[in-house]
Amino acid sequence: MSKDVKDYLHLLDKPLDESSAPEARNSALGEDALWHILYSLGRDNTHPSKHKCYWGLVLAVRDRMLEKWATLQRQYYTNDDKRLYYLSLEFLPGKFLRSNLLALGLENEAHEFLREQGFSLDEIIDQECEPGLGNGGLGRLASCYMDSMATLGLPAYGYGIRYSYGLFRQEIRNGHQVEQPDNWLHEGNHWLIPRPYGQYPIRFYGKVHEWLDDDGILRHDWRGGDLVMAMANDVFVPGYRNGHVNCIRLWEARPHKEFVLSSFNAGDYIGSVQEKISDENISMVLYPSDDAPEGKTLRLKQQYFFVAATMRDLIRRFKKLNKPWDQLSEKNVVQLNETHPAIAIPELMRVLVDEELLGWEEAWCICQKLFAYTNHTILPEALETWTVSLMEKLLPRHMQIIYEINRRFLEGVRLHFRDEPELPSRVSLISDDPEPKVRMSHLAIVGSFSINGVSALHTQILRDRVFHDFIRIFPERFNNKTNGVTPRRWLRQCNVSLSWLLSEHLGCGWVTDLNQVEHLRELADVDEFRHDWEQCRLTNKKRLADYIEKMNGITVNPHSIFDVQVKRFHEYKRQLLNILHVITLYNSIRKNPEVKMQPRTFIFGGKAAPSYWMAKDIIYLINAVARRINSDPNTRNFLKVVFLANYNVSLAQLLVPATDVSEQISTAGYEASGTGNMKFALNGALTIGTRDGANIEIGERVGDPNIYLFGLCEQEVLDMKKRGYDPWDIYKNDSELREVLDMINSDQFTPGNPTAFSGIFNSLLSGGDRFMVLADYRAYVETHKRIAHEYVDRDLWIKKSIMNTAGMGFFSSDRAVQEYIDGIWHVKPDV
Ligand code: NBG
Repeated sequence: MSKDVKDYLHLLDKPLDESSAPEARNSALGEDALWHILYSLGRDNTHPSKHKCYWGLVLAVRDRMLEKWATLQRQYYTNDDKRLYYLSLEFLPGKFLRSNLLALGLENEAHEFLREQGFSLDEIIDQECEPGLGNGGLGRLASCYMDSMATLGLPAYGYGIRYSYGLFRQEIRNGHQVEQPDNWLHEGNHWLIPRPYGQYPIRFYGKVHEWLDDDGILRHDWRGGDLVMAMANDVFVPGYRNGHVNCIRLWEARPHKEFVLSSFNAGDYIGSVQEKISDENISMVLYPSDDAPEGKTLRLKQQYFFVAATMRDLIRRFKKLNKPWDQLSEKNVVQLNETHPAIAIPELMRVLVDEELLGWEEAWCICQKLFAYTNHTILPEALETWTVSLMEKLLPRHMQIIYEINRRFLEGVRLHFRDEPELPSRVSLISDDPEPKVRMSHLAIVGSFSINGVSALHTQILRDRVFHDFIRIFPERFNNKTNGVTPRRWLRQCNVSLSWLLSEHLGCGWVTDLNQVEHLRELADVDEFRHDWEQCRLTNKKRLADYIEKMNGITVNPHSIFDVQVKRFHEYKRQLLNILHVITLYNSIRKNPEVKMQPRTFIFGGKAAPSYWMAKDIIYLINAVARRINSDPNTRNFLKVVFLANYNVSLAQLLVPATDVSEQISTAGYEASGTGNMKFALNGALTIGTRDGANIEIGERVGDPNIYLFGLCEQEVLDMKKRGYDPWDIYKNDSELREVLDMINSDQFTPGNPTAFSGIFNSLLSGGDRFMVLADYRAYVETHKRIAHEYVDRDLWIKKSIMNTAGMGFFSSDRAVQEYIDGIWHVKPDV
C-alpha cells in the first residue's frame, strides 16, 4: 500500500542517513545551548525564550564546527596542501541553522532540545535572518560552490565583504517596489566570528615614490594617502557529514585611527568622528545592481579593499611555509568570481615587485599561474571598466602596473600578429575612448591561466564574439564549466517530502552523489510511485498556497498549475513576455467563458535595481494586472496572478518544490547560464524556456519530450537583428497581441492613468524591442497551450516531472566543483 504522505511529514526533520552521522560530542547539543545562553549571551537560561534558544543553539553548533575547522587548519600546514581562494564580492548563503544541522547530523539533537523548551525547529528558524550579501545568481552560485567545496573536503577559503547592509528589502506599496534597508546585523550575528586582532591596513590615494636601490634598479614605493583597516569576520561552512569545515572570510572596514588627533585637539570633535564614519563606509552597503556595472568610486574602493586584505592573508600563510616564491602558485590558486576582484592581479604584482623586490618577469610568471577568472555575463553594459583618471587617483601604483602589463602584452601581440594593426587597440587593457578606461575583463584575461564561461552556449559566445580576439592569443586558457547547484539545500533541505520518497527508493547516497537520481527513470512507470510523487508535490503546493494567503491575502487553488518566474528583474529575462501571455489568457477566458480551462496561478518574484526604471515599471505592470485579474469574478476561478515581495533564498526554498512550470524565458544569448532553472527541474518542475544558457543542457539531459523549449535561438536572434527587425510588423499582424499591447497602453490596468505604461509600450515598439519580446510572443503563447493541455493528463505530466528530477544529476554543484578541481585548481581533498 502506498505510504501516506503524512507519514513523510512526521519525519520531516529527521536525518535521512543517521548511521553516517559523525559521532556526537560528549555533551549534548541542548546542554551546550543552555550553557551558552547563560555564559556567552549573559541571559537567564531557566525558561529561555525562542530568541534565546535560537542564539544558544547557534553558538552550540558553531562550537562543533570550530573544533573541526581548527584541526583542519593545522593539517593543511602539516600536509603542505595546495589551497584554493575563491574571491567573490557576493555570497548568498541563505539561512544557516537548518543547513548546518543537516550537514553536521545534529537535527535530532536540536529537535529534542527544542521540544524540551516547548518550541519547534520551524519556529526557531523563523527567528533567523538571511544574510543578503549578494544580488542574485552570481552570489548564490558562490554559496553553492562553498557548500560543495566543503562536502568534497577541499582546503578552500571563500573571501568577500561583510556588508553592514545587505541587498535591500523589497516592499510592494500600491503595486510599486519600495526599497528598505536590510540591517541584518542590528543585533549582531553569532554565526560570524569577528577577528579584531591582526587587522590589515589598506591604502587608498597617496603618491608613488620612485628611487634607485644599491644595484641601480628603479624601485617604487606607494606612500601617504588614507589608511583603512580590514578586519576579518569568519563564517563556517561544514561539509555534508564528512567532518570537514571551511570558512568564508568577510572583511569589514574599520577606521585606521579612532580619531584624527589634530582636529580633535582643535575642538572639532564632530569632524574627527566624521572621518571614522567615512572609513567604515567602505563595507557599509552592497551595490544593488545585477548584471550591470557601478562606475562609482566607493565600488572600486570595496573591490580593492577586500582583494588587498585577501592577498595579505594568502601571502602571510605562504610565508609560514618558508618556500621560494615560485612555489606560490604550486601551493595556491585564486579563482576570481567575475572581474570584481580582478584588481588582485596588479595588487599581487605590487606586493611582489615593490615589497618583496622580485623582478617583473618572475612576478608576472607567478601571477599568471595563480589566477583563474570566471566570466558570468556577456551583456556589454555589464562588462566592468574604470576610468583611468579614477584609477590613477585612488590606486596610483596599480595604474602604473596596469600600464606596464599592457605595454608588455601589446608588444607581444604586435610581434605575433604583424598584419593586424587593429588588434592591439581591440585587446588593449585601456580603451581608446575620449575618457580612457581600464577594461577589467581584459586585465583578468591577460593575468589568468584559465578563463571560463558558465554554460556551453555562454562559453561558445565568449569564444565566437565577446573574447574572440583573445581566443586567438590565448587559445589554451578558455574553457567551460557549466554551473551547478547544491542538492543539499536545493532538494534535501527545501523538499523534505520528496527527499524521503527518493531515499526510500534509492537509498540516501543521492545527497552527495546526485547522479543516483537517474534510477528514478525506472520508477516513472510504477503507478504507486507516481501517486506518491504527486502527493509530495501537492503537499508543497499547499504549503505555498498558505503562504500566499498569509502574505498577499489571495486564495489560490493548489490544484491549479503553479507557473513561477522568480529572478532579478531585467529586460533580458523578459518577465514582460510572461505578463503579456497572462493578459492574453485573461482576454481569451473573458471572450470564451464556456470553454473549460485548466486553472492557473502565475507567480512572480524578484527585485529590480533601485535605479532601473524600466524594471520597476514592469513590476508595477505585473501588480496592476494582478489586481485587475484577481478581482474579476468572471475569471477568478481560472486565473490568479501573485507577486511575492522580497524574493530571497528562503522564499526560493519555499517556491522551488511547489512549482509545476518553471519560466526560463530570457532572450537567447543573454542569460549566461541560469541556476534557478536547475533548482526547479531538480524538484520536478517542467521548464518552459528559450534555447539559452544552461536550458539547452537541461534539455539534453531530461530529454526533448520533458521540456518546453520555444522561440528564437541565439543565431536567429542575431540574424533577425541584422536583417532589420521591426516589432511594428508583428504588432500589425497579430491581433491577439495587438489587443494586449493596446490594453497596456490605455488605462485598463490603471484606471484614470492611461500613460502609466507608455514607457513599456514604447520600448517594445518604437524603441525597437531590444530583447525580442514580440518576436517570441506567438511561439510562447502556443507552447503554453501545449503545457495546459498536457498538464491535464496527470499520468503523462507526473512522468515528465519524474524524468526532470532523474535527468538533473549533472547539475549538482559537486560535479561542477569537481570539474574546476580537475581542469583548473588541481587541489586535493583533505579528509
Ligand atoms: C549571472 C548570470 C546568470 C548565471 C550567474 C551565475 C551575473 C553577473 N551573472 O545567468 O546572469 O547563472 O551569473 O553564473 O550576475
